Amino acid sequence: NLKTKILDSKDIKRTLMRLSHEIVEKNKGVEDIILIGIKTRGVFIAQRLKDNLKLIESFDVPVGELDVTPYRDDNKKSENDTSKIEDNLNGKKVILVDDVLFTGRTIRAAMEGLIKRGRPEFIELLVLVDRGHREFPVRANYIGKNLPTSKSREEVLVKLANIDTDMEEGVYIF
Ligand code: 3GP
Ligand code: 5GP
Ligand code: MG
Repeated sequence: NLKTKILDSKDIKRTLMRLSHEIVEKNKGVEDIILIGIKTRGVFIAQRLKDNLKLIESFDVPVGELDVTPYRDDNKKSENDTSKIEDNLNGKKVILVDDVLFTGRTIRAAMEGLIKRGRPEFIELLVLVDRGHREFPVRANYIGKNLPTSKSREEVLVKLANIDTDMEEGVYIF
């Protein structure tokens, strides 16, 4: 049970600021962008990106919350959808936000949840950590940190000050 700190709180802040600049650069601004965080930690990351984009572009980018559990293909499936997403996504530039990208099944489920809500102009993916081991053809457009991991023997811990009180904010490998 050895925990190694990969990113501390300051590293996470810098990484999210870099990713915010990448979003602005790639989209030539933030018009028509909506950040959609995948519950739970993706939502807090999306909120921080929103705060950064406000500083960079002086523009309020909307943030939505997506619950993917009704759309999962495994035993973590649930019945009710607790998403909070403003009206519909027709013509929007959707940036999906999650903490860790692993097999890609969560993102597959997220896309099913999104297309029910309209036809976005496009969907992009931003993740704080990509730990590899894809089982679906998914890749992220914006990556905080590529973190090679053992598929079964290692786990990435993402601790955010907003919700985690058990450990200092950071990204750890466990
Ligand atoms: P999150 O909802 O805050 O992102 O997948 C459900 C939760 O369990 C996630 O929290 C995720 O961070 C956490 N988790 C930790 N390790 C793993 C893992 O190896 N696989 C999955 N699917 N989730 C993990
Ligand atoms: P995937 O569906 O790509 O296998 O897993 C992605 C989802 O599971 C993410 O929402 C993420 O929160 C969670 N997840 C998968 N592996 C890990 C991990 O090692 N650490 C953490 N913190 N979350 C993980
Ligand atoms: Mg997650």
